[in-house]
Amino acid sequence: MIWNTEMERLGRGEVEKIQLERLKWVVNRAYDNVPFYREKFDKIGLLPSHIKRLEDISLIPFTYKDDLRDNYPYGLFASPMKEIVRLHASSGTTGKPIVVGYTRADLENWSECIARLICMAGGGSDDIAQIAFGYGLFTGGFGLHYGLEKVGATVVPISSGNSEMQLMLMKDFGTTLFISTPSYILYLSEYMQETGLKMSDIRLRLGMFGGEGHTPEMRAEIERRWGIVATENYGLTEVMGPGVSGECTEFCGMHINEDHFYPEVIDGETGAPKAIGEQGELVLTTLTKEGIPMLRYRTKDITFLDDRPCRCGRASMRMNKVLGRTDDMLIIRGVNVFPSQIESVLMGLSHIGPHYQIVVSKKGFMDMIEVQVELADGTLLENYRALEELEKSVHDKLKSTLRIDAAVKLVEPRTLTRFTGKAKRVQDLR
Ligand code: DLL
Repeated sequence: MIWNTEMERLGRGEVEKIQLERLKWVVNRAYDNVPFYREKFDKIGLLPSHIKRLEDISLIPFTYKDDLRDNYPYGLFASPMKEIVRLHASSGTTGKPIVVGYTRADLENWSECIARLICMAGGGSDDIAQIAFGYGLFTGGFGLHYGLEKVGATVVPISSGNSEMQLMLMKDFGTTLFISTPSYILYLSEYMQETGLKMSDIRLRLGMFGGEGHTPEMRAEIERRWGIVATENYGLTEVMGPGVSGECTEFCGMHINEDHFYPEVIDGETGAPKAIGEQGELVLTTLTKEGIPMLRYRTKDITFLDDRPCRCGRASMRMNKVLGRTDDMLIIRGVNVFPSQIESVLMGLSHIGPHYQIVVSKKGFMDMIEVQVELADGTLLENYRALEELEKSVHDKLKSTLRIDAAVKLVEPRTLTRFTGKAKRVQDLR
């Protein structure tokens, strides 16, 4: 089902007309109400009235995560606090979090965007939806919540963690739709084996996963373990939270809510625009946000756009799966490696489980990388020769795909850290 047929099926010309109108609106709003934007415009002699066509967006300077940090907490808000009805925040690894504020209209648009994603994924009013994203400053829990209510699903706002309770409710409440990070649902399948609960005890049919990437191989593993359809969705706190884009059941990229977000893909180094289909860094401009408009926000997420028609009937631009973040990319002895590439290799191999850790260090001037992988079960533990062979085959596969020599360390089942939220798979000790 298409939630908003009018907007989601708009032809390119019609979408672009709406986008241009809204772009002018948001640029004016930012310029008039946010000194940060006004100063940046004034510095280069740019006026909101210079934005006459969509392409003129390239005249606008980029906005970065640090701009949010530097203007902590409310410096980028375009609405008076009286009109802000909700705050969310995202904590970085260091220092102050970034803070975003929503007006009532922003919250309405947010649930509209989520409602579309739910219908795209094949969810709806018949679903019992268990939200295992954290409720709190993180946008995951509350973000999905209102859109699910909007489509009429029965929401189970259990929040993250407490795996025993997750499984108990999944069984007792008859959960049909599960919402979490991909790493958490994977962990939960393992936890389930310990509890003695059987797949036949539960009614789960659909998953909506986001907040972090997962490779097609990881998706296949989740679907195999749970016997569900696993869909993906994407978003980030700075521009809203979840709700930017999501997959339909044709599985050919994530449909962007283009009437709310204007996507560009650029060369991360030069800032030059990339053509549709070319890979680069995703830059998003919010087209309807009142509370905290974001003009050309550098997401650091690497993807490409796709405007080919989708069989689902939606006409919206799609973004491909995120390959990684520009700041996630590891440079190992001069070779660029994304953790997602390592995941792709590992997921396809037998005898090893889906959990892994990547440790990067330096020996003298030399970058060293170690990939720690769990054995799927204990059957090989006593067989030294088989372990050695397995280690070598993982090493060779990594080498042929990534062109780097990674040390492989096989570890006993269930010894690597598990994650209830976003997984942290890389330890960079350099
Ligand atoms: O993770 C918002 C969200 C919550 C999206 C729940 C979907 C579901 P942040 O904590 O600000 O917000 O993190 C945003 O997470 O820039 C990406 O790097 C990454 N990310 C989110 N979804 C995906 C995805 C939320 N489907 C950052 N694939 C983004 C890859 C993703 N990366």
